[in-house]
Amino acid sequence: MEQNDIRNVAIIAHVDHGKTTLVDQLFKQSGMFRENQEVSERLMDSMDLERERGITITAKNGSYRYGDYWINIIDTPGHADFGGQVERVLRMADGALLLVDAQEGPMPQTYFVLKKALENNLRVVVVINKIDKPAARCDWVIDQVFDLFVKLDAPDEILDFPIVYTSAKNGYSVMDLDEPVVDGGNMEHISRTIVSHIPAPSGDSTAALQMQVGTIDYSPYLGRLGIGKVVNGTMRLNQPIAVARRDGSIQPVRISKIFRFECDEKVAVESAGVGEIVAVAGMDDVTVGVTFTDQENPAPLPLITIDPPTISMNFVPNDSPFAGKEGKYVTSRHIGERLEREILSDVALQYTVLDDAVGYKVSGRGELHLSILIEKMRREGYEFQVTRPQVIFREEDGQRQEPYEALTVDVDEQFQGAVIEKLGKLKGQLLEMNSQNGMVRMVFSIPTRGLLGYRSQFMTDTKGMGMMSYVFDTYRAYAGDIVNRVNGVLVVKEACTAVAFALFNLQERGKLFIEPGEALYQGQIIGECSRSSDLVVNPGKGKKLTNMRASGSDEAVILTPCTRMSLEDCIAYINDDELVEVTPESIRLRKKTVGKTRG
Ligand SMILES: Nc1nc2c(ncn2[C@@H]2O[C@H](COP(=O)(O)OP(=O)(O)OP(=O)(O)O)[C@@H](O)[C@H]2O)c(=O)[nH]1
Ligand SMILES: [Mg+2]
Repeated sequence: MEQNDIRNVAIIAHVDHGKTTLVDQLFKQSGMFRENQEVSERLMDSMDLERERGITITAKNGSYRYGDYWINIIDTPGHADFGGQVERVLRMADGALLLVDAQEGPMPQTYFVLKKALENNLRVVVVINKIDKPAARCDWVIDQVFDLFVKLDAPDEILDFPIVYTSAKNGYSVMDLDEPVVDGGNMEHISRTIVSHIPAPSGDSTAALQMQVGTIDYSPYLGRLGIGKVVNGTMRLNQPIAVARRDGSIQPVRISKIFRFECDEKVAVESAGVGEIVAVAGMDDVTVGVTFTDQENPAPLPLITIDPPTISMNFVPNDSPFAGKEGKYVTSRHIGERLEREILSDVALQYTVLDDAVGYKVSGRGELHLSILIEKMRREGYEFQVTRPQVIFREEDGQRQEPYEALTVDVDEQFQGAVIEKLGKLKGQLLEMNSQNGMVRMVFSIPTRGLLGYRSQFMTDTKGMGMMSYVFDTYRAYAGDIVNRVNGVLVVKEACTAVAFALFNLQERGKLFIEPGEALYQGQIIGECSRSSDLVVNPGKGKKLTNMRASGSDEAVILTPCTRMSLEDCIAYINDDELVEVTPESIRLRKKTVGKTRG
């Protein structure tokens, strides 16, 4: 592969602005798929959890041919919690496509990813996507994007960014909104602009080898693969080289396989030259950030630094009365080993052993970041309990500081009052507000603490129609006490099986999370109390049997459908004296002190 014919491009944007869909189209139109080949939608979202949720969780590499050029694409996640992924893959790129939704305009994560791209001195192509939306407002969006570049002090040559308008979903692009779309159109403008605007990788093919790992992939046959760009020199199969680890040590390794990407697939090659992005096998414990380099003249690349975690949770072994019944891996050692494996590929995650209890304190970039890990572990057979997320405080000049988020909400005008009031109570500060066609966009600065568990409240307050997103902004002075949950909970008095009749009566006391027939233990939480204090209840208490009543009449009771909370909801819901019990089969809420509950 000729160095000059390579382009390495990261696709960056706010969540859902259409990155993965755009990659689909670029691949499809490259002609690299076989005719009749079934290609699934959002091909790069290959993890189960990504497909289920419709979001990208980990950054991924792919590549397509455009004329004589090879365009290496890095698809990145847009959710703020996975911002660490974006930060570390930008090293592989020589330029970025900044996607912006033609209706929504720049959102919090647009700002974050653009900032990171500029810090990496990347050339940027702005892509206004979803121009097919009836509510698209491209001129406004471009003004906003321009302001964003200015706010971030972009140098002149970067301010002069090219703009391509696309409908990734429909597979067409135009350079000018008046340009007609002929025969359904195509994505040609994207590829052409990448080639003309983004530089070929620089680097010296005769220099000592340098390739830094930015992502880890896993192959069932080969084990862990390190993915990165060859910055200098040439990577050859079985050539004795060295690896410079994050701790500064340098050891010999031998690369047993080299893969280049073709669309979303890996193709084995003998060698890789400057600028190529490849996946390599041969080092079982390869981690993000290591540099493969020359044995004689080792030249490690500078470490990748990324923003620190802002939130932590404790992962502790399950000690509920149901412990060990559903999980395969249940001990503290199992949990520890799994966490150790995770941090090898996710550098935004950290963990430490708890000093006052058995278990680990796990820190990450947000509730979703941690809950995705919990969900992955649960599916692999792990059983454990987690505590309420805590923000990570900091001391600076004797002042206690906490993380703040930049929050953007879009709501119908009629809900604006309710949202401002709630966010005010959570110490949110309204910074900007503008309305257009009955919709209001408001920007707040708010302690991360205030947002824990707020999303479901927001959905209720806006009748499910509001949009909110936030991204870590900065550490500032502690904002004072915040009460996240005002309601108490319904706590089980003694072990029992839930009975419809009892639940029917309990419905008056609050909102139930369980159904009849579920086995329950003392101290388990089965619902939200309509008042602010907890209530100890007996959901197993059936109707007094009289000989007049046939058994089975219990089922005749009609219950309001219970509220089933997702793992994220549960995590966002609990208080400090409560836990979420997670097993491959169940997610339960409980009081920490099972067995000490008073009736
Ligand atoms: N109307 C319209 N919808 C689009 C377009 N491009 C993408 N979408 C839709 O937008 C949604 C999100 O698309 P994705 O490609 O998953 O967005 P993403 O940026 O990869 O999202 P994350 O990776 O989770 O940040 C999907 O429902 C797409 O079908 C477009 O051009 N027009
Ligand atoms: Mg995506």
